[in-house]
Amino acid sequence: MTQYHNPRAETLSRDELTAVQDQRLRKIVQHVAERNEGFRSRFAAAGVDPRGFRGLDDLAALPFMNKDDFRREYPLGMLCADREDLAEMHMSSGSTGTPVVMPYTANDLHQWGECMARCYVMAGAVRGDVCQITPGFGLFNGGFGCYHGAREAGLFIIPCGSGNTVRQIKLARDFGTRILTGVVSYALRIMEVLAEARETLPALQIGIFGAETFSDQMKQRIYDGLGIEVFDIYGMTETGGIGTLGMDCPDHSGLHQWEDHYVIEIVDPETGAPLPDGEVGEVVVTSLTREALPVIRFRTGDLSRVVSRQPCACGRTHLRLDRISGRLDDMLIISGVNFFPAQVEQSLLKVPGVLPNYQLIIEDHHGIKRLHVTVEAHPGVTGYQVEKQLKEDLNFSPDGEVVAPGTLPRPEGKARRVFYKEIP
Ligand code: DLL
Repeated sequence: MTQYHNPRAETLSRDELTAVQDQRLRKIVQHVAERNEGFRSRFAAAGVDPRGFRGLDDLAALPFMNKDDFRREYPLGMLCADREDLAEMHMSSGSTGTPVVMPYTANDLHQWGECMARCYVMAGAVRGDVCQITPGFGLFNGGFGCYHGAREAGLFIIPCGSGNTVRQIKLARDFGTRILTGVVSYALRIMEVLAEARETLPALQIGIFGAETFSDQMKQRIYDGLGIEVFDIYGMTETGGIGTLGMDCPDHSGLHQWEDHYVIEIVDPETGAPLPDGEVGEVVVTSLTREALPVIRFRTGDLSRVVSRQPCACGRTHLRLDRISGRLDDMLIISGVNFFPAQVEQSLLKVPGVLPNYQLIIEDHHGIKRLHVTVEAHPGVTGYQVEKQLKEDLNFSPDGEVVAPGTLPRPEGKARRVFYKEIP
């Protein structure tokens, strides 16, 4: 039987969802315009009058936001709440190092907990389940988001945070962890340490992983390695953190987006024009219910497509996005071919014996770029096999190098897989 954390909200009809979004969108546009001069002036520049704003029909008239807005307004220039109402903040530094800050009121923390609790229950969590949280507790939103949601869902929390994998495994065994949450690459680390110790975790049944592109091959490897059901959870600092946007359900037919809290658009990354369902484009998010810093048409830089707006086999009605296929700023161009690191991962993992630890080194020789792929593999796998598979899938010929298991660094947070090297 399907379980819901919030049965009414998760099964609203399409008409009801549209009505909720329409009403909340009008309200949030007025809220940000009333509370923040920056929003007011950007609306004015785009010719939008918040008092005359009609809701979803006028959505496309609203100006976009992006990460640069957050950076320019660091630390709290975009705040839409009173300072004394702030309760917590999180921050991501991203690849450029300039921080993106997300402040929360108590209501925002409750909203986060609600979205995240829906994810836990959607994965099959029930009250009292042991939930081990492995993303870091700190400025990164991963640890605390898992925590706020697990409190809301009534779970027994083991707040490990990142690292110390041997201790993580000991705690999971001693306390009978049923649900493990983490960054995708950390699931791999746990699998590896378990395999070295020739141990299994029989009580473990549910893995909730995200924060990095997550190919189907990688999901399969984690499923095979840990023998658990694997869920792909989505969210980001700017929308309020892990789980705010949603996750896939046990039907695994796309990531349900919590549409009563967020409006999701897919737009053409070049023109910003909305794309029809099914076409891949940039995910744009408007948060409908956050107080301290709502985002209005935030360009995430993530690529995906709407899989379906029809009710799902699980009973939920919220639209499903395909797994995130990459970030626009991660796109690589080599020998005239555009591709994403996730495609290389997908290709590598097709080769039997190849392990999911790899690095992509872009070698730049006076402007001529070559891709060098280093990947760990069991004995017997050759560089030629790897090169052959990559050539077949990517339509160009990277260099392939196979190294022994355990050679490449083991990240505790998000893995960095792409490196640049100037060749004199
Ligand atoms: O990574 C939130 C999170 C933590 C999600 C733990 C899941 C698990 P940020 O550090 O702000 O927040 O990074 C957000 O990470 O724009 C995507 O590019 C990427 N990302 C997040 N979840 C997924 C996913 C967290 N399930 C950025 N699949 C986003 C692919 C993801 N990419």
